[in-house]
Amino acid sequence: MILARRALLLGATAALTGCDRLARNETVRNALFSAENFHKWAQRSLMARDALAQEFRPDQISPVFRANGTANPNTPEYKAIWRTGFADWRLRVDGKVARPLSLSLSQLRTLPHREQITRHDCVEGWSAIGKWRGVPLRTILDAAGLRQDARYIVFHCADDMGGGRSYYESIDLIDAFHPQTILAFALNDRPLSVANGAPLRLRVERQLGYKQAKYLMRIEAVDSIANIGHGKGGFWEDYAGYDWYAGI
Ligand SMILES: Nc1nc2c(c(=O)[nH]1)N[C@H]1C(S)=C(S)[C@@H](COP(=O)(O)O)O[C@H]1N2
Ligand SMILES: [Mo]
Repeated sequence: MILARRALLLGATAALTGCDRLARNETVRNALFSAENFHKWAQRSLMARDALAQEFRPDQISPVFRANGTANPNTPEYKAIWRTGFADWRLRVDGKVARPLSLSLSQLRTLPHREQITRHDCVEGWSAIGKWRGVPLRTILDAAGLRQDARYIVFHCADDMGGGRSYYESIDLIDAFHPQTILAFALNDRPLSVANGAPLRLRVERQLGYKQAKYLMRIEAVDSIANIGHGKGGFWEDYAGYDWYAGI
C-alpha cells in the first residue's frame, strides 16, 4: 500500500509538473512497475474481502504469544466455569437465527477443525505468530441457520471492563463466513490458556488484534449494531474511537 501510494503520488507529481524525465528513468520505472511491486499493489488494493490472510510455517511461531487486554476475567461467573475446567461453560448462539444453540466445549471439539498459523497484529505495536485450532464460524452459523435479516455477528465476552460493561466485538457476514474465521480452543497445540482467552476465542485473521474477542460466552446474530453497547460495534470502538472495520 505504501509503495503503491508512493508510486501513484510520484506519478501524479511528475505529470503535474510536466516533469516526465523521472518516469523515463528506467531504474525508477522498473522499481515502480516491477512485477514484485505491481503484485504487492494489486494484492493490497484490489484484493477481495475473502482472500486469505498469510499463513506461516511452524518454525515461524513466536516462542511466547503475549497476552494483552484482559489476562483473566476474574469475575465470579468466570471463576465458576474455570473451576470445572470449563465443563459447565456453554457457548450460546442466538439472535436472528432459526435454531438457537447452546454448545459445550466437548461438542465444539467434535466438529470439523481448521488449523492456521497466522500473525496477530495489535494496534499497540506488537505482533505474534501463533498456531490456532478451532471450528469455522461458518459451521456454527450454518447449524444455527441465520435468518434473512441477519447482517452482523456480535461476540459477547466474559470479562467485565468496569462499570458492568463487558468486552464485545462484531463483524459483518463477509468476515463471519471467511474460511479463516474460527472459534479457537487451542493455541500452539495446547488448550487455550486463560491469558489468551480460554475456553474459546474468535480468530478473524483479516482484522487487527482488538477484533479477536477472547472469553466467548455468546454469539448473537443481529440486523444492526446500533443497539449493542454504545452502537459502534465493539468495546474499543465505543470507548476509544477505534475503527469498526480493522482490516489488514
Ligand atoms: N474479551 C476480550 N477480548 C480481547 C481483549 C480483551 O481485553 N478482552 N483484548 C483485545 C486485544 S486489544 C488484543 S491485542 C487481543 C490480545 O490477545 P492475546 O491476549 O491472546 O494476545 O485480544 C483482544 N480481545
Ligand atoms: Mo490489541
